Amino acid sequence: MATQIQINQTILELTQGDITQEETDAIVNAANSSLLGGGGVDGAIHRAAGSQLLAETSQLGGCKTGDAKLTKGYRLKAKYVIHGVGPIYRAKDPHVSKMLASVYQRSLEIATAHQLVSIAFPAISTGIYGYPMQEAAEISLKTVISFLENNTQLKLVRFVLFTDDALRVFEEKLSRLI
Ligand code: AR6
Repeated sequence: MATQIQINQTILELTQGDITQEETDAIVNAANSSLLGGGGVDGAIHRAAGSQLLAETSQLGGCKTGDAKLTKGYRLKAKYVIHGVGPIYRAKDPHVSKMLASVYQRSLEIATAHQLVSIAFPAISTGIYGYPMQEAAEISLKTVISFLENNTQLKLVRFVLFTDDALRVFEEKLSRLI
């Protein structure tokens, strides 16, 4: 069961699943700064999109931590992939939370600049990059909510959490933030 809330004209939804199956205009990848692929959701997205995705990302000159870049989706159902580079977690370093917020902000700005109406996010940095799910959920949700309070073009922002546990953490955080 998905959780939904409405913020201005936009539905913010939390669901459990595999983001490579999403039919939103764009899915966001939890990439690294080389943009040349990797494990986790990055590996799954590259496998599902096919080798043309790597051909495009390898032309982009990488991407800074906290920033994002858009490519086509190739064999994915989503038309575009927004490759966001989250921070590697370090406890008690305020820079990492700024960088995590920035990836969500930049991804939403890029989606808006390309007139997209729907976008799906994974829980960036919470796998191989080690960000605790509780902390990441709070930063991610706060950033998306504050963006949607000021921008109305997007119709749907969906978090696709890989596990039931991750979904529960996001649901609990969201209920405290609204
Ligand atoms: N759909 C949705 N979420 C997923 C999927 C999926 N198919 N697969 C994993 N997750 P991670 P990071 C969740 O490690 O921490 C790569 O090597 C996973 O459970 O994919 O940002 C990159 O190239 C976790 O909650 O990304 C980078 O080097 C979340 O996605 C590095 O990993 C993010 O886990 C990035 O690490």
